[in-house]
Order: sequence, then structure tokens, then C-alpha cells
Amino acid sequence: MTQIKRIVILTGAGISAESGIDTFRAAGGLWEQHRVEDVATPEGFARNPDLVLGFYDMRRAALAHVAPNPAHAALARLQGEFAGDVLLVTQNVDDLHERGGSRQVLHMHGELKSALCLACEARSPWHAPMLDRPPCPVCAAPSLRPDVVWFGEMPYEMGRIYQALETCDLFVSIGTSGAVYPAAGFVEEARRAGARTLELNLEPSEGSHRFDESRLGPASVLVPAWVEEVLTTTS
Ligand code: BV8
Repeated sequence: MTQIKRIVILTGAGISAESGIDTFRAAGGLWEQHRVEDVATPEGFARNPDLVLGFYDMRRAALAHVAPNPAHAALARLQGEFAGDVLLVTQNVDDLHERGGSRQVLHMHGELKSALCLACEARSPWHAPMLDRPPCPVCAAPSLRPDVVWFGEMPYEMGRIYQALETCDLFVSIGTSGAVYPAAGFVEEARRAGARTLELNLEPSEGSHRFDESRLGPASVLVPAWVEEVLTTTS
């Protein structure tokens, strides 16, 4: 394996599927139960805030009943043992990477366990429901919304992500359908920078053809095996 010093990893809902969290596009997945336009857009929130607050309250509460799986633990092991740099970017809003032992996690689409105040724009750690309009921990206004990035909104930390993609040696995409941008375009940025690109996914994604290598299977099997491979073949 060529000298790998800087790895960028992108994860999606597929890495949390075996922990029991619905993905978005599987049959019966999150988007099948709700129209995206109704629950994951600012317009949907403006139209029916109770529906949206309730949708995210349900997903936030469900976190108490799921646990990280071996794929989350393997990425935490990589971050702890790899001699070079690892940037873990996730599209997921769950907390399973952190509970799996990862210290640095870049949630480009925000987090269920964070609240964004529409009055003062503060982002605060949050674990309770929002349907009952609790006060913002900073300004006390009853104006909290889920701190997640909806369609049409700017993902977080794009500058930092593009900078890492421009200088990485290896880009690994895990458990994502490659259906949503700008995340779905990261593989192209990495290729442009001369990085090797690897996809670990249950089935071919919309962007599989853009990867140098694509391994098919469950993340709980593929990710620990890949981490072991990286740690034993790079100095
Ligand atoms: C933006 C947070 C401007 C909320 C989410 C036309 C063309 C191109 C783009 C657009 C367009 N029209 C509009 C756009 C932009 C739009 C977009 O991409 N739309 C799509 C539908 C075409 N994007 C946006 O609006 C974004 N903002 O563009 O701002 C900008 C542009 C550039 C730079 C700066 C600013 C904001 C998008 C964020 C939306 N928020 N989530 C919430 O969670 O409720 S999206 C949500 O779905 C996820 O976060 C994720 O990003 C996305 C895709 O989900 P996946 O994680 O991939 O899950 P999915 O179910 O789809 O797939 C699961 C995969 O796992 C499958 O492949 C499956 O095979 C695999 N799997 C299943 N089980 C396993 C497994 N793999 C391994 N093991 C298993 N066991």
C-alpha cells in the first residue's frame, strides 16, 4: 500500500443501520415515512413546525435505544492508532460515532443532540424534546429548532472539509447512497487531489463508478477489516 498519511472518511446512514437506526432511502426508511419537503426543509418547518419538531424529537429519543456497532468502534480505533491524520466527516445526525469512542467528529449536517436558537442563533447541547417550546439555554426565547442542516441550507464546516480533501492521500466513503450534495461530490474533490478513493457500502451507490475501489457488504464487517488492513500495512 502506498504511503498513506492523511485520510478523510465520510460516513452516512448505512454505518448506523446495523445499530437499528433507519436509513433514509431503504424501503420503510425515514424518507418513506415522511416527505422530505415536509420534515427536512426550512419551508416545511415554517409550514408545520409541530410536525418537524415532533419528527426530530422522535429521532432524538430513539438514540437512547440504540448502540454503536463494530464499524463505529473500528473508526475510533483508527483515529486512536493511525500514525497520520484522520478526518472523520459524517452526514449522520446521531451520536453513535462519539459513543463508539471517536473524539473528533465533523457533523456536516448537524446533530440531533444540538439545538439552534432562531432568536439568538446560539447552538447548545440538547437532549430533551422541542415540541413544548422550551427556552433557549442562552437567551431564554422559546425559539429552538433542531440544529440539523435541511435541504437548501449550508452544511457546516465546508471550508475545512474541502481543505482536507485537497490534501488527503485516501478518501473512504462508508454507508452512503451518494444521493445528496455537496457530500456526494467529495469523491471527485479527492480524486482531483490525487487521492485514492475507496467505497465501503452494502450495495453499489449512485457514485460507485467514481471510486478506485468499491467493497460491498455490511459496515460492521467491512470497516473493522479495512481498519486492520490500514493499521498493519502502513508504517
Ligand atoms: C446545499 C440532515 C448549498 C437532516 C440531510 C440538484 C442537483 C444537485 C444538488 C441539488 C439539486 N437540487 C438541490 C440540490 C442540493 C441538495 C441535494 O443534494 N439534493 C438532492 C436530493 C439532489 N443539497 C442540499 O440542499 C444541501 N445544501 O446544497 O447548500 C451548498 C452547496 C455546496 C456547498 C455549500 C452549500 C444540504 C443537504 C443536507 C440535507 N440534510 N440530513 C436529517 O438527517 O434529518 S440529508 C440526509 O440524506 C443525510 O444527512 C445524508 O446526507 C443524505 C443521504 O443519506 P445517506 O446517509 O446516504 O443514507 P441513504 O439512506 O440515502 O443511503 C444509505 C446507504 O447505506 C445506502 O447506499 C445503503 O446501501 C447503505 N447501507 C445500508 N445498510 C448498510 C449500508 N452500508 C453498509 N452497511 C450497512 N449495514
